[in-house]
Amino acid sequence: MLLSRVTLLATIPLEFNQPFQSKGMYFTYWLKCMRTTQNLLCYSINRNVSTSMMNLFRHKNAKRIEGLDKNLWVEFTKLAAAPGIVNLGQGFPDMLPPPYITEALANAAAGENFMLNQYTRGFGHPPLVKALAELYGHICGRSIDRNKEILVTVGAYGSLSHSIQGLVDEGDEVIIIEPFFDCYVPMVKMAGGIPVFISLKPVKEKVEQGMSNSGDWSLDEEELSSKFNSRTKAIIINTPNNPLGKIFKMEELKMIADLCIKHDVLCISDEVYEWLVYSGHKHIKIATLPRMWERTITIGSAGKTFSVTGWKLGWSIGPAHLIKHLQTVQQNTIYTCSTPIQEAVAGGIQKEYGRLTDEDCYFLSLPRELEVKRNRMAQILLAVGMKPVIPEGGYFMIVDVSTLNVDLPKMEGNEPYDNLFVKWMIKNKRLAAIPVSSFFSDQAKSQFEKYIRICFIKQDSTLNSAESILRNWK
Ligand code: IK2
Repeated sequence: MLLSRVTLLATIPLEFNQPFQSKGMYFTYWLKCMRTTQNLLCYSINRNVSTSMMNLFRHKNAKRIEGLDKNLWVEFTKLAAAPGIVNLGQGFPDMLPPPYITEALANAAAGENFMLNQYTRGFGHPPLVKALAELYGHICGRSIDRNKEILVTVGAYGSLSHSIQGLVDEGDEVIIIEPFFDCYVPMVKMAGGIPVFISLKPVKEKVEQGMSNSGDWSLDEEELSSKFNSRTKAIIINTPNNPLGKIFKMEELKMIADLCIKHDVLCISDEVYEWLVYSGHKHIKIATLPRMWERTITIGSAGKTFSVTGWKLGWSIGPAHLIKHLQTVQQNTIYTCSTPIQEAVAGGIQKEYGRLTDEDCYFLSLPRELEVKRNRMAQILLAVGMKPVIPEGGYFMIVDVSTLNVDLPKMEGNEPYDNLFVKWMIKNKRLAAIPVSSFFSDQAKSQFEKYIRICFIKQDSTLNSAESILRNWK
């Protein structure tokens, strides 16, 4: 509106009351009058357009979010939510969590202790940090200071974001291993950092034969070493990996650790699927390797641990000199997390810690149950001619769909094939998955666009529906 008014005033002739001294002056006056009339007419039409243009100008986004407006989950979750779609897309169980944990939440919220519905300690509810310190102290074989070495956050997302905001500076390089959980890149960019990518590469022959597993994907040592330099601030690792399901082996973690130590680089280790490990594999925390505790932040998620992704609770564990920077970010952003949810998760951690080696321990029973689903899913996919990569951990499986030869017209904006394929599959087959190229950098995307990701933490009835769609593909 302001712009319209300024334009209008600027075009009103100043000499309105002055006598004309020549024909030329009269002509100039006539022209200006015409322009004014035109402006008056256009004024009301342009008013709305100008208003929104002005707002665009005044409310322009901050530079730090430039180009980050597209989001995989926003786009594909919406598509998968249409009625009648069998959803193997976003990573959440469609099964109930362990009953004791939901009961604990109900008790916390409806119980006598009014403080369980009020703000709690900002860096983590005391019973929860106590339980986490005990569990992870036991796993890491060290004493963990519950107040200084743990921060409870809004999901693992919160821990990732606080780690990056608290530690990565303008111009710092952050090494990201591809495929990566998609939020790492925008988070690094928002902090002013520069993502530096290195791909896990599959053993070609095995992938071609269609009998590969996530362990066949590895890092080239020389290439990894070439990514470290004096500007490198951190490396982000994710084990078990989303979407691949790879569990990093001891020698791979040692290779990463040696480079971190040599170049004095931090390690942000995203371990949200730490308990989802299948037969013959072992999850190792890089923080437990010699000289790594002091430079590592280990991230976990209650959502993934207890099958309650909607609770959005996570944690960062690491040395006090690093955690204190994440605490600074937290106290100045969200301040604290939900109290009753923390109370319930504290009870859950305590319970499972007390029975870590029992058959009934949820940390053992869930992967046992999921391994059956993983194997079933792999069999179905193989039977219909797709090539799954069998995951060692986590609850996703990537699948090469190129053998299906679905011919899709190229669309505007050069969308990768897997994006088009998933959209086509949702629309025509009523089955949702996630395109894998979204977990790769722009440079590497095209090499991996024949894969889609399938989530198999689903009840048998959902897997039955998926099976029926796949078996009747033609
Ligand atoms: N880190 C990884 C590796 C994750 O997979 C997730 C959750 N992803 O789930 C969505 C999907 O891939 O379908 C997170 C971090 C975030 O965990 P939280 O939900 O605790 O914030």
